[in-house]
Amino acid sequence: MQKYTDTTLQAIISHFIEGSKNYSFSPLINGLINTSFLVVTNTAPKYILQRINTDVFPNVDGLMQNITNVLHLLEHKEYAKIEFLKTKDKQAYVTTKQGAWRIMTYIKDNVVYNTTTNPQIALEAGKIISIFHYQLQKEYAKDYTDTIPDFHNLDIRRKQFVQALESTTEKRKEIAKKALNYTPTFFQVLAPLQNPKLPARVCHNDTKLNNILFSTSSNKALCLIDLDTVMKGYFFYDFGDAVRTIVNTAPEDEKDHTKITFNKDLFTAFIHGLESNSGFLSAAELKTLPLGVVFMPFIHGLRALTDYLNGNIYYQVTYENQNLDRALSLFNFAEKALAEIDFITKEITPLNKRLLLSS
Ligand code: GN1
Ligand code: MG
Repeated sequence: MQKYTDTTLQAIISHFIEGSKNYSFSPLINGLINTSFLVVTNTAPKYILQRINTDVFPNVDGLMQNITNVLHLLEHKEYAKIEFLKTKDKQAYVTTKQGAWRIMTYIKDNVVYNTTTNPQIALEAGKIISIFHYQLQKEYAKDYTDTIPDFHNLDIRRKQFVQALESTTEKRKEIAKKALNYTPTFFQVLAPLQNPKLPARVCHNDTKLNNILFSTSSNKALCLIDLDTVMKGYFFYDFGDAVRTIVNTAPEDEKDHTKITFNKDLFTAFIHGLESNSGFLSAAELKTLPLGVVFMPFIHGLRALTDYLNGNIYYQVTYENQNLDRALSLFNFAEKALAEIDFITKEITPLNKRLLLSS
C-alpha cells in the first residue's frame, strides 16, 4: 500500500472541513481495493477518509451518484445512517495529486467480523440485507451507473480467465494446477445461472460479512458499507456472497481446508434474518438462490485465480501465492456448498410460504 503522510491527509481533509487540525490517521486494512483511513480526533474516531481506486472504479461521478441515491432510500429506523461530507465546492469527492478522495462519517461503537460462529450474527446479517433490498426494491436498475460492468458475469469472467491462462507462465500454470482442475465442473454446474431470465434489481454486489457493521454492545447489524459496487445485479449475487462469508467459518484465504465448513445452523439463522422483511422477491428469483450459494464463491475464486495467473495486478496481496490460496479455499467452499444443495433448497422453500415472495 502506498504511504501517505499525515500532512498530505490533513491537506486532503481541508477540502471538506474548515480548520481541520488535530486529526490523526490510522490505516484500515480490511479492504482489497480502496485505501482507507480512520480519522481520529481527541482519541475518538470521527470519519473515514478514503482514496477511491480509479483503476477499478473509473466513473467516480456515477459511483457517488449511485451511493447518494441509495443512502437516501436507506433512511430507516433500523438502519444506521452514513453521511458523505461535501467539499467546500459542494462536490462529493475531491481530486488531488494523490487521487480521488471522499470522506464519510464514522458510525460509533461498530465492529466488523471477517468470520463468525455466532447464529445471532448470521441472523442480524440476514435482517440488514433484507432491509437494504426491501428499501431499494422499487428502484430502476437502469438509472444506476455500472461502476464495474459485468462484475459478476460468469461468461466474461471465464473469458478473462482463459486470456490469463493463455498469457501466463508455464511455472504459474504448474503451481496453479490443482485450482485449474476445479474449474470445468463448476462452469458446467453453474451454466443455468449464466444468463438467468430475471429482471435486474439494484444490488449491493459485495455483501460479504465484513461489509456489514455490527453494534459492539448489542451485536445488532447496523448497516452495509462499501457501497461502490451498488449497481444492477441479481438478488442471488447478494444472497450468495453473504452466505459464502457467513456460513463458512474460515477466512476466504484459509489454507487448511479441513477448517472450511458449510455451517447449517448459521445458514438457517441467516435465512430467518432475511425473512424479517418480506415481499420483495419473485418466484423466479427464489429459484436461483440455491445455486447462487455455489456461484458466488466460485466466481470469486475464479477472479482470484485469474489475478494469480496475471501476476497479482488487481487484488492487494501480502504474499505471492495469496490469490491462489484464495482461489483454492473458495473453490473448496463452493464444493462443500454444492454438496449441501438439497439442504439449502429445503431451507429456502418455506420462504415461499412465509411470503418472502412478492404478491
Ligand atoms: C474486494 O475491497 P473489498 O475487500 O471490499 C472485491 C470484492 C471481493 C473482495 C474479496 C471491487 O472487495 O468483489 O469480494 O475483495 N471488490 C472489488 O474479499 O473487486
Ligand atoms: Mg470492504
